[in-house]
Amino acid sequence: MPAAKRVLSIQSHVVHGYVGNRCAVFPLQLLGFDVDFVNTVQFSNHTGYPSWKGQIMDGNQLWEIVEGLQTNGLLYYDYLISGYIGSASLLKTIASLVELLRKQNADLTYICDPVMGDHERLYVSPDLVPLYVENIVALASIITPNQFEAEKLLGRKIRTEQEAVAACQELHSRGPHTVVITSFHPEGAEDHLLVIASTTLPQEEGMPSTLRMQIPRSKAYFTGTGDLTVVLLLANLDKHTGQLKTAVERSLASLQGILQATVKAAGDAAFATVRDAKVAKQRELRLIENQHLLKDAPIQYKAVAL
Ligand code: ATP
Ligand code: PLP
Ligand code: PXL
Repeated sequence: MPAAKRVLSIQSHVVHGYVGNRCAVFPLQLLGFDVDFVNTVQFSNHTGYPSWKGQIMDGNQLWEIVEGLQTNGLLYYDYLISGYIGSASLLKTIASLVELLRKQNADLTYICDPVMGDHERLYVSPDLVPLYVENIVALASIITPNQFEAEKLLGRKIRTEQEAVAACQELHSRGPHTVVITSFHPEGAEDHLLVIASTTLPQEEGMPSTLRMQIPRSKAYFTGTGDLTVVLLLANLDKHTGQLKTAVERSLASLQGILQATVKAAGDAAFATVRDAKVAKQRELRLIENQHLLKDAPIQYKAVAL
């Protein structure tokens, strides 16, 4: 057996439920990665519940951990993932960490999910936005913004599919070789969403470098889907080098399979507009029961070259 690839995942931890590292560690381990993880928060549950309790890590605390790893020569990673980051001090520390990790492994792939908000709403502190724009994007190998986050990174609205493709090109010019806009809502489209993906890496003959995938929009509510999308992309891009199309199709097949199984298990709670704790718990992603879908799920939606 070849040695497993090593991932460092810097994300939230919740004791109950599935967001952040709880959506990342188990799927990546199941898919054969050796995962080290730092918990940027430890909360009782995710913030979609009516209340939560717990602790938040700051940049100095992260650096202390990094120094401990460094002293013991443990800073060799193939992949770094960053997801929801609660403070500017932590995000600055991650920028320094990327530089340190690249000294150990110049080929480190940094997958950055620039979590800032969704649907016109910023849910992080506004001082994170210029840090992502000016420092982090340039360091990232792969970036996975949603539409709102891509707009924040570029400082302009993205209205059409053509503008989304242009946005990917502009993001490439700032650093990342691969850009996936994980949910794009073209104006007027109520019943579906698009995933737009683009890479500057060489592709196998006949395989597109830019593509779109159309996915029916469920009326159900989920949490953690963005986080799960990122790790599925990591695993599939790693496995299907030179085949962005295959990697995106297989990632979305697993994700949609998990979402459909979650809706089935959650029943009416999947669609409820009340946000009490009982409903939030019912809607948690059913990752454990459906783990076979993380490895391999039937492809329901195909990507189309752009
Ligand atoms: P992030 O904030 O982490 O960058 P994001 O906002 O794009 O990510 P989501 O909006 O949760 O995250 O979307 C990620 C993926 O989850 C989408 O590509 C889609 O496949 C799936 N998804 C999320 N919500 C729905 C839904 N209501 N119906 C169908 N698919 C969904
Ligand atoms: N709301 C808050 C407060 C969050 O922190 C997040 C993610 O970080 C979300 C919503 C959405 O998470 P996702 O897009 O992964 O479902
Ligand atoms: O990305 C989802 C997420 C991450 N971390 C925490 C959260 C959520 C979503 O609610 O509450 C702490």
